[in-house]
Amino acid sequence: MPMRRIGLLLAAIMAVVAQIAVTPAVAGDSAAGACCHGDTCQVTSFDVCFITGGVYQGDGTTCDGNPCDDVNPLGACCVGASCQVIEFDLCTSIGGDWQGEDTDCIDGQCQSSCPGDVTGDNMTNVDDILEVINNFGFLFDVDDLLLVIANFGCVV
Ligand SMILES: [Ca+2]
Repeated sequence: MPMRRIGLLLAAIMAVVAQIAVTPAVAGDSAAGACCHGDTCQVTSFDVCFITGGVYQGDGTTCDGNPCDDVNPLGACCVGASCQVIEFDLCTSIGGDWQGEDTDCIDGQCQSSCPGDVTGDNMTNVDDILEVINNFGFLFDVDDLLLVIANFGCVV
């Protein structure tokens, strides 16, 4: 008798484990919070905020009291010859040359002696490829990678 109970108990446990194992994870399952785009605040999920380039303030935060007033300003940032509109803190943390709040990227604004020199050291080499790959899809795209490859070996 006890063996039969143990067998039934094990069967019940296995059924529960199997049910848990086949329960799919819910995609995009994150709580909502305030998302800042410059001074503009909107409550979104983290995923939506990240994808749209916003600054997520945390789960459960709201736009009450305008929490976006205190975030880093957006502006043009030169990293070598590449220009992206990003936050001030991010620009300085990656060694970029901040162009000012609310500035836009203008062709030729960011100069380097070597095209493709995204690290700003006047050389286009493997460090530039690694920098582009490290920030691919965020600061750089395939055009930046092709520019580095086309000018690989440039030294001033
Ligand atoms: Ca370089």
